[in-house]
Amino acid sequence: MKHPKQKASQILNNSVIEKKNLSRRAFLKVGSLGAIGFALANLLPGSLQSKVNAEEVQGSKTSSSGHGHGGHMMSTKKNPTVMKHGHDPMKFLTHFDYGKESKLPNGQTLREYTIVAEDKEIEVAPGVFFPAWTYNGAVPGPTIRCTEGDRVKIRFINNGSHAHTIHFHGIHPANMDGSFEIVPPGGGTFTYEFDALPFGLHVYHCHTIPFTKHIAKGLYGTFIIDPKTPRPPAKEMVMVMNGYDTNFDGGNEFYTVNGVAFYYNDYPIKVKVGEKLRIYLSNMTEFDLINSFHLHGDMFRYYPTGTNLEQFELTDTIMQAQGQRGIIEFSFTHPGPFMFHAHVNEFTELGWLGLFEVEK
Ligand SMILES: [Cu+2]
Repeated sequence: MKHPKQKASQILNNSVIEKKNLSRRAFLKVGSLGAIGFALANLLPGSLQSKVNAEEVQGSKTSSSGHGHGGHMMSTKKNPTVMKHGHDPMKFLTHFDYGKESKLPNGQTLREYTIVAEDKEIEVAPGVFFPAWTYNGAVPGPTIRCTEGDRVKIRFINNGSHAHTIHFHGIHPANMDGSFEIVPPGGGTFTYEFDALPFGLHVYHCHTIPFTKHIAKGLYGTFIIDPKTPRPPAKEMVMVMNGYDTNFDGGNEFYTVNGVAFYYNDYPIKVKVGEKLRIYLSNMTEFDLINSFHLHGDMFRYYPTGTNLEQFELTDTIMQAQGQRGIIEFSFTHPGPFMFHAHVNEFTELGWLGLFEVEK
């Protein structure tokens, strides 16, 4: 956010004070910030939410349906929806792309992936659209997964309107770094090929100038390299923290995990007491120096970058700069609804908020 104190907290305070008589016009006047006003509508009781119509959001193209949004704290929705651009955050949460697997003559496992860059209008909150640049049609891009020592081959096709690359974090030759081999728009291709090292949690993203724009537009994803001896079984999830500058002022109006504001608050993630959980968490938020993750009701083990299997911090809150990532492991002691969210509270209010629904 550019001027956080002026923006969210002022709006929220005013909203609370005035909510009894809040008209849609008044809300937007108080907000005067378009998309932010809409994001904050998520924090208001249902009766007020209906008064904030997505059609009046400024700075974002909106749908004509302008349907209301789920409640604050506790969800009222049951069946997870797919966003209008085809992105399904619930499916994305537990989907890992292992590529097309085969064996090389030397016995090494080869995994082949295809990533296509394209310009696409994406739905970042119900009824709010953002003109993104995407890998495989969604933000974040696909979660690429392999095992340490595998040969990975990623065929990149640039069907976008600008030059792009894919820069993978981790170990690889200079000519596979995605920094200097610019792939032209309109169907340009490049194949990245290297041995997957080291095991841990990595990210990938476009590395074309201006970096700020190419990241803010949505060109990033998660790259998991499993250790040769796999981590213990668990319900595994991937979470990418990001933001969207929907009014193009160089600051974010929405914050999310996995691309859609408040999604896992509207559609809580169902888990069980004692079930082993593992989250591959990374931060690709542009414009803000840090993002964070806070879990309610329990503590987790945090393995920074996931490159060491023994050393961890036992905590309930961590922070990450852009490009930082780490593996979170825990299980719930108690049943019930437990929030997880940014501990940068403004980010929470603008969409980075989810719920675990813990059953006995
Ligand atoms: Cu790019």
